[in-house]
Amino acid sequence: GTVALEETDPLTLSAWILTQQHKSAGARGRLTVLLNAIGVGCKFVSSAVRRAGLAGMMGMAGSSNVQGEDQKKLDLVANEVFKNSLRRSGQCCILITEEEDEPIFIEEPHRGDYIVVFDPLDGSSNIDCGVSVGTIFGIYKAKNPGSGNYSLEDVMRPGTEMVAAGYCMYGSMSYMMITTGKGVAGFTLDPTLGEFVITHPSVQVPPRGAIYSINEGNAVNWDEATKKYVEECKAGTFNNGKPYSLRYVGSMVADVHRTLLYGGIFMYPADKKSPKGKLRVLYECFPMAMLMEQAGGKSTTGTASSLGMVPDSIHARAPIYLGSREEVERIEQLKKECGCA
Ligand code: P6P
Repeated sequence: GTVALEETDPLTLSAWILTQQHKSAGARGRLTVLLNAIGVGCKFVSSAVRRAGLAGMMGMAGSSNVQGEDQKKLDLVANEVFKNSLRRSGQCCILITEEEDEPIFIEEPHRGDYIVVFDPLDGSSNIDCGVSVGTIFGIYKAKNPGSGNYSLEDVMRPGTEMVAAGYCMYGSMSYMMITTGKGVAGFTLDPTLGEFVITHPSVQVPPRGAIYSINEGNAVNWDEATKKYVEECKAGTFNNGKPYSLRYVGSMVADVHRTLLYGGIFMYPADKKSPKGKLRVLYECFPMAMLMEQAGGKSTTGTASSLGMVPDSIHARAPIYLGSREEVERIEQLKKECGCA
């Protein structure tokens, strides 16, 4: 999408969020306040990421997170920015972040009725070499809004109960894709305005796409269904014999963003090395699965809908195959035929 320079009615993220609120009868604007707080966090991180190379913000922070992954300085900055912006919004009761072992319970007077799960800077292992990274988030509404009692029962829920999800990719420009359950809209940050302006009013992922995205370095560990599916991609079995292209950035937000816009399939299977897969259910699989399905695509663990899972811990992992509907349905069919888990 493009925004003409003589545009006189730029639909900003804030204005778009309001249109979504008006579509929800009885909405009191609290999700609107929350989504805007997330937008502010994304603008701040976008600026920090772009200045990182100049501001000595590259490199390691000298600590590691719950995943045992070395934390980058920018990981920690992004995490603090979102925690503060979300707390200040006054709309959250629980925060779950990839960068912290434990849930964060928000106390009065800042407490609200939403749970936000987020990965403040996904793909940050790539950041020192300039590859796109991103923020991923998902939002649940507390089971007993206004009750004042919130617990992990408000978090350990299927992805189908999320009320909103999205990501912001810090790439050649900063792109934000967001859904509140009524389709997917895409925005581009106009740095001269400091506003996300709509560039993709209604994202529809193509039903089939000749691009497959997987870490071929793990091929020896794949199950039979994944091996067979990748062979079909290479043979162009469903593409008149024309082989698919392989595109793998190694940054989930970048690989999913391309899949949303161009079609195809992104895969992070479980394998012998990662028996539960690598990507985390709450703040990677669920938000990306919700976006993909809201855009007409599909997301599966291989044998069940991604969004139907119930995580057994806040940092639980799961296998994921997501993208164009027909591609995902093919891998599901192969999983059934080979009886793979
Ligand atoms: P691999 C980045 O570290 C990340 O969490 C995702 O953004 C990305 O899709 C995946 O891991 C890449 O993992 O094992 O292929 O390097």
